[in-house]
This record gives sequence, structure tokens and C-alpha cells, in this order.
Amino acid sequence: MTEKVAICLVGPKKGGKSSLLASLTDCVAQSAFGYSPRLRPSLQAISQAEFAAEPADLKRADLFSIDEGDYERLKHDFAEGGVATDTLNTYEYYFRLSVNGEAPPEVVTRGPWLLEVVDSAGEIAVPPDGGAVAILNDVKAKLARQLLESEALVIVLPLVRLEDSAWTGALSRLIDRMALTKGRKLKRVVVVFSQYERLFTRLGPSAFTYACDPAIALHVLRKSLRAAPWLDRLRALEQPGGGVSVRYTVCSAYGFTKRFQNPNMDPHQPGERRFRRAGIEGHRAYSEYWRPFLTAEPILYAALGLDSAFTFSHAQLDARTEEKSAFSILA
Ligand SMILES: Nc1nc2c(ncn2[C@@H]2O[C@H](COP(=O)(O)OP(=O)(O)OP(=O)(O)O)[C@@H](O)[C@H]2O)c(=O)[nH]1
Ligand SMILES: [Mg+2]
Repeated sequence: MTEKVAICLVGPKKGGKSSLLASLTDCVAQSAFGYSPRLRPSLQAISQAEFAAEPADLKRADLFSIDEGDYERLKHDFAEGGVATDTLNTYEYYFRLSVNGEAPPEVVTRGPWLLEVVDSAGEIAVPPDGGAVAILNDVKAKLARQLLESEALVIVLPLVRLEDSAWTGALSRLIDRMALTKGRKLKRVVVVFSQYERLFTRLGPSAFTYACDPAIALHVLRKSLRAAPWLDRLRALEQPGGGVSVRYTVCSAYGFTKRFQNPNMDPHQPGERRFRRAGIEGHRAYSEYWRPFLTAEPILYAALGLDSAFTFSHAQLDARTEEKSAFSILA
């Protein structure tokens, strides 16, 4: 049965929301994610009309005249300049998600899913503290409505020292408001740290090997979240009665291509090494992860509640494990 899921992307300005969205379908198509390659998800942009229509209303011809133009434009702008949008409004994008391979039974027996993903401007939901930017009241009201209607919230944060950030107060207030709102539909929250590839720029040819290790991502998340004052508020959302599951992950919309002056690798250039993630079998594992990197995770978790090797719960963040000596490189 077709299910509809509404997902809101929020986060500070220039956090990477629009870029994450722009690289999303490529990431899924290239299996550049931490799910098993056997999951075989597929994700296509669709028109709002198709999202709104019941399946029976869709004529066959509609399948060939899909107007997913807005999403194509977003992708194009991102590919051209590396910058997706810079706006003071919210934009809705629509997708059809299906899972074609091996997945837990509760996932495959449902679906396909029609997703509405709302891309908000950072100035609306998470403005810098003390920074007054004129946002029209009806834009604020629209986002408030969209937040209330959403099953999932994806909070996109740039991977920087959080205590220095001007928007932490605003983010705390947003989480508080979501927690207190009656009648909300919220079931899942994903916090994703963007621009992950920047951590690895000085690691030379090993960069990608480190980036592909989920234990490194977990370590980076633990370090980044240590100083986050809003973390306890997200934990509280997950308490019995809160009814929300929370995950943390990392991503890079740029991934590991030379094109954006990023670390050292483009598997399509002669002489470049190919990379693979240890423990993932099969030919599809080769050339994984080069561009973009893990931007599928937040949206697939938001839609399906399905964990990948790179989505981490509070319990995983809290578990004390032996930290490999390799981590000192990133300290
Ligand atoms: N290094 C790096 N930079 C990125 C990546 N993704 C986005 N950026 C840059 O980060 C900046 C912000 O990206 P956007 O996607 O526009 O951010 P946003 O959250 O949509 O911002 P607003 O719409 O203004 O709220 C842009 O200059 C991008 O080029 C990435 O994966 N790596
Ligand atoms: Mg944007």
C-alpha cells in the first residue's frame, strides 16, 4: 500500500540542507550509503500532483509526463555551483521511495512511500541568536504548520565546534516547541552533521578509508555532541510518552571528488585507486561512497525508521567502546 510521509529539513543557514536534498537521488542511485547493497532502494522525484493523487487517479500517461522540474533545477544549481539555494522561504519536494531488495519484513510489506520533503531556509526555523532577519509572518506560519504535520524532522548541522555556534539557542527552542506541541505527528528525528569530508582533507590517500569506517563516524559524533546543550532535549523526546526515535549521522553532499577541491579521489580518473568498505561483499561495493556520501541516510531513516551502519542511537552514543588509536589522527 502506498504510504505518505512528510519530512521537514531544518537547521541553521548554510548548514547544508538544500545540498543534502540536491544530492539525495544520486546518493541512492549510486548506493553511496551505509545500508546493505542488497536493500536496493530506489528514489525518484515526482510532481506534487502525483504525490497528491490517489494511485487510481493516475493515468498511465502521467508516468511519462512527470514534472519533477523543481527538483531537477535544485540538482542542477547544486552541480553547477556547489550551492543549492539561498532563500527565505520553504520549498516542498516530492519523491517516490521503494525498497526492491532484502529488507526487514515490516519494511518490504509496506510501501512504496510517497515523500514530501520540506526544505526550509535556516533563517526561519533556526536563526542566529540575536540576529534579526525580516521573515514574513506567513512564511513562519507555513513552516510551523509543516512542522506540525511532519512525521520526521531532519536537523542538518555543519560539522563545526558547536559551542561556538550562534544558533544553538534557537535550535534548543525549536526542539522544546516540538516537544510541547500537542497533536504533532512526529515519530522520528535525525540529526545529521554535514560537510563530513572536510574532516579528512589532510589524510591523503587514506582519507576515504577512514571516512568509510562507521566507528570513525561514531567517534566524531560523540566528540561533536559533547558540547551540545540541546542533546538532553532530544533525549527527552525519546522518553516513554515522547514516542519519538532519534538518530545521529554524518554526510557530505560533495563527497570525495576532486571537482569541489575535496580529498584526493575520483574513481573515474585514470590512476586513481578504487575504494571499498571492509565487510561489504559483492561488486556493487566497489566505487561506493565517492560522491555524494551518505546523504541518503537521513531521509531513508526519516521515512522508514531503518538503521544503516552510519545511523547511531543514544544507546550507541553512550556505549563505551575501545577507541582505536587511529582516532588520534582526527583529534
Ligand atoms: N565542504 C562542503 N561544503 C558543502 C557541502 N554541502 C554544502 N556545502 C556548502 O555549504 C554551504 C551551504 O549549503 P546549503 O545547502 O545552501 O545550506 P542550507 O542549509 O540550505 O542554507 P539556507 O538555505 O541558507 O538555510 C554552501 O556554500 C555549500 O556549497 C559538503 O558536503 N561539503
Ligand atoms: Mg537552503
